[in-house]
Amino acid sequence: VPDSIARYHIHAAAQNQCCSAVIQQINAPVSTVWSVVRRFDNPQAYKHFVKSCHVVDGNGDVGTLRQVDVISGLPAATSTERLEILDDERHVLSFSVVGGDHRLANYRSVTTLHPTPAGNGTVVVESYVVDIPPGNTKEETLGFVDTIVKCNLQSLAKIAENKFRSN
Ligand code: A8S
Repeated sequence: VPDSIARYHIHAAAQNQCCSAVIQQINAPVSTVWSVVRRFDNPQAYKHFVKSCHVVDGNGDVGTLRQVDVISGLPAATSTERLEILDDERHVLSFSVVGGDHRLANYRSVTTLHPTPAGNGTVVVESYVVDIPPGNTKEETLGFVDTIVKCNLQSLAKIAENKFRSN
């Protein structure tokens, strides 16, 4: 396992938690993808489940808190999220869910970008750990969260590819 994957994506999950990872290939360079991902204040740029987002504390550095309002139709309304890692050299962003009105207690994710060996591409790895909500199984929880993360990363791919093409 490469160092950067082991370091950021191997999570210790407790008995009542589960973890998984989603990988997305993007036909745009790391610099383009990172310019979208690094904006902790603007997740709605690519996360379609986010209706709006307001920074409630901090200036974009580690510790910044944002409040996200989620679109209707989900078992959630708001989420309060804390920036845990923002590494512009290694292209790593991590946030944790610290509050809100939803079922994903103790959610934490890490997103890392990796240049493809050939060409101008990026491989995105996004892993997460989360509590299994009471009344749900591990499989249900993984299914729900994987779906959201996959949607987010597919949308990220589209946006970064368009951005790269139009530059
Ligand atoms: C992210 C990832 C996830 C976001 C989840 C999994 C969430 O924003 C949505 C629905 C929920 O039930 C939980 O990177 C929560 O944003 C879309 C409100 C946290």
